[in-house]
Amino acid sequence: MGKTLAEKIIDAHIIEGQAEKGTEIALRIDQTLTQDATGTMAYLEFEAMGIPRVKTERSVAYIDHNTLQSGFENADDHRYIGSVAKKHGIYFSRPGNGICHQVHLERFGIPGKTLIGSDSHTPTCGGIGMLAIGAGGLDVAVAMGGGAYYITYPEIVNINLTGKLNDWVAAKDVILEVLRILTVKGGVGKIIEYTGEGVKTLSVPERATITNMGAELGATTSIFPSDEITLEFMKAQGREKDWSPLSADSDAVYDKVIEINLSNLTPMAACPHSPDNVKKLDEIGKIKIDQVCIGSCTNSSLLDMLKVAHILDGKTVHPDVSLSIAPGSKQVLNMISKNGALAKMIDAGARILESACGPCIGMGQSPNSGGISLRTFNRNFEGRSGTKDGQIYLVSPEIAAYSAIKGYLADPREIGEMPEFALPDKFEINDNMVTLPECECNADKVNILRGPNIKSYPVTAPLKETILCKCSLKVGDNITTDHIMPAGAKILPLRSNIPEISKHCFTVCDPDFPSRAKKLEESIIVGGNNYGQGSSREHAALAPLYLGVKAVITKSFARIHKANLINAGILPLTFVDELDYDKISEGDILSIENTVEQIKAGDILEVKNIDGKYSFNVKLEVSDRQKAILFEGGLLDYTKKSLG
Ligand code: MIC
Ligand code: SF4
Repeated sequence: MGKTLAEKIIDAHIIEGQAEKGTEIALRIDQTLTQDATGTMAYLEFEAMGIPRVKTERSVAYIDHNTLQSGFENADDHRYIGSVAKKHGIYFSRPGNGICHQVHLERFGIPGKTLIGSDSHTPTCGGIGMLAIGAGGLDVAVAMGGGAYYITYPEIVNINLTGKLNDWVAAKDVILEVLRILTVKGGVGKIIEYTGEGVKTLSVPERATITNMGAELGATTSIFPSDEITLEFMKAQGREKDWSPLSADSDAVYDKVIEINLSNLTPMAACPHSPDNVKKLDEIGKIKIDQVCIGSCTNSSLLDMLKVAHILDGKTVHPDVSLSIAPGSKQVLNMISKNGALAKMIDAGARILESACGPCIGMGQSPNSGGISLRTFNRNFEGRSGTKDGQIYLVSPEIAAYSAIKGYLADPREIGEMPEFALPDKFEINDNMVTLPECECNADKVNILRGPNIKSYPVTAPLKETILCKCSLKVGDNITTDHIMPAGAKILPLRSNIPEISKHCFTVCDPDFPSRAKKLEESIIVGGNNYGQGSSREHAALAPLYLGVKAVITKSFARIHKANLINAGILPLTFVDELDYDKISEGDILSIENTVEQIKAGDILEVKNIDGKYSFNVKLEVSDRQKAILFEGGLLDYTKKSLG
């Protein structure tokens, strides 16, 4: 039986476990990436492991998220990360060089290699046939130290593409269609693999838009084959030596096949407040808009910028609209500045932002009250823009630029025939904003520069024999990590200070939660389906850990967040009978007795609701390794112990 592409890369990197779907396997990791909002914590964890030099083929530390320096905190973090990188053998992409995923695709990604990154959109590099997976910071720290990365051997879903996109229909519309079909939880435990004749019609940046936003499906990753088009891209980046051809065997067997005919797609938008709330433009109508933001790791490539500049050429942004554009990398910004595309944007009235995440993570450009904002980003969770009642629609750059001129949500097909937008034979290559690490022989001379806002990892303790505490919070379905640990310009500078950032934990749902949980000292959170979807931020587990949360009981978990809870030593439990969710109220006293024995004996644990005077069963679906991590009180303690 032939193999899928994902299976081939997994099998070439598997170092523990069997190629058996649903079981835990360990992967050798070739490359890692971090960004600054998760990076400080990841490097504190790396330092705590006491390993002098990273053991990967390439590790890169990016500064792209916390670039707004409205106090000393972010600048201190940048300096800290830069010094750790220098000392420990990590490439350092300085602020201004661009968004981690865009730059990694351009300069570092290699087909067939494995990459884990402390950011959920790491699968972007699946666009060049890399097995690229988002993970918690601690998992990335372990991988930098030479440790394996553990995943559940995923099901492989094939999306077979046929046909060709019509003029002004974009890669964004492809992934929105996939989200419409599979929903934000349809990818959990799965790898999405793209094949078919339609693949040949998509350039690398278009493929990368699709794999990037595969994160919104909850998928482990998404991947395209590495073919002639990949070779052209790698050549133009001066990296053809890193290219190799990779594809699935013709008789590969997939767990599920979805057919999408690119020729049938039309422009779409994900409506507030979920990336899977997808509708065709004509279903939504010509709604009046207040703001347009173009950029983010999903849609900030040179190709995207060229299309935007073409649409804006000779026009003026509508008087009622604010248009901001953040090109994804220094390479993109430099090229559009030289070829005149940037001048067209400036002429039209666009507000040009630095090459960074910016508005995507609420770092500025929050819309006006109740404002309607079209964004080429990947997430439109409530409040993420920084304006609680902001109405965010996720769209292609083509829709965004055309609507910015019109003043309402407009269909770019009205423009008429689309010219051909080709990628250059040679990208502008200048890696001067990537600082190389100090050679190993001089590493001990490099001082680590710590700012006063950088606090250590929260205190952990081995799993308690009896957990007896109140339910401090009950929430519903699809709780995102933006609910659990909000981001935005005010809170992000606290990423390296868990005691302070914890004061914002779950405040989107309940402003009193942090003080209540702290007062209780120990507590349990109850949630619905797909709890923890969205980002990889381990702060969504570390803040609850700091606030004394011992277990989270839900109907189901998102993949990265579940791993982060385990890494933090918090029990991720699921209801055996979902009806028990309805019976629990906030404030109920719950007890789990003989935890260690119960966990050693199997997957089912008994929980007593002391107030309700009844018992119910929950499931702990983890591997034996993860049980051992939970017994130790988290991955850091477990790793320190196993390193002796
Ligand atoms: C996001 O898009 O939510 C982020 C900010 O990039 C996160 C990482 C973080 O919270 O720092 C992600 O996607 O993992
Ligand atoms: Fe940055 Fe937004 Fe991409 Fe996250 S999704 S890495 S915040 S651009």
